[in-house]
Amino acid sequence: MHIDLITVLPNLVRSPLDHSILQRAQEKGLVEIHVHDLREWGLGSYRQIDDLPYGGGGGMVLRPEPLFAGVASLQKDLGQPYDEIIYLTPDGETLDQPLANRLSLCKNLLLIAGHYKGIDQRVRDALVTREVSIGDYVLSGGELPALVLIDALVRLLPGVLGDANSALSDSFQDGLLDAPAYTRPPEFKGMSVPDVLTSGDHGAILSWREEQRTEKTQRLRPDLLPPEHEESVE
Ligand code: 6GU
Repeated sequence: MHIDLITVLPNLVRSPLDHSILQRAQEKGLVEIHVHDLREWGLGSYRQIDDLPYGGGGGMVLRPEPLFAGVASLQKDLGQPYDEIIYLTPDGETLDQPLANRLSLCKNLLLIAGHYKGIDQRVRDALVTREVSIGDYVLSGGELPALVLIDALVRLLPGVLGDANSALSDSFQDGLLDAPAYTRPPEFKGMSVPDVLTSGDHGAILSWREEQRTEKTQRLRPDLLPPEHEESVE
């Protein structure tokens, strides 16, 4: 997968991309992530990228010219159309696991992280193919959401996670939360690991985990369960 990210704060996003799973995925050549400073395409000697909103109101709006120039330049370097040009915005479709799964099948993505009061609407109308939000709350920019989206996609790419089953057994991946996890020691501050997990009985462990997942989902996120699992409310 090839991901380009346009941002006004390139240094804000670099460190998370250089650690842990995202770092390893890039080192293994499973994903290429390129961070681009919007100012590279800024206007004039001050490399202007934003301006006051027409009609007044607070905040600054990212001007269309740098974004149009940036997208055109990256598109040209890529040599083929992007599968999606995604603008991160609280107005967008809320990211969930099915959307992450679908986007993880893309070969080339361009992400635009807005800032200030957002970007000129003409960029959204003419260039953006999809708008994504990471939840119903407001953040100060699209950088953290872009990182969230990248992490959610990259961990799904074949070969990124060590254990091939790991991504499939995640909470949400099949609509249920994950089972509780335990490691050593078997007894800690009077709390013990459930016997079944140390029994060596793989069948029993599997059914225990399934039970735990259903029980936990019922208790914490009943909205995730299909109708036949819902408690009767008569
Ligand atoms: Cl994508 N951007 C901003 N600024 N705030 C958000 C968001 C995105 N998703 C949730 N809140």
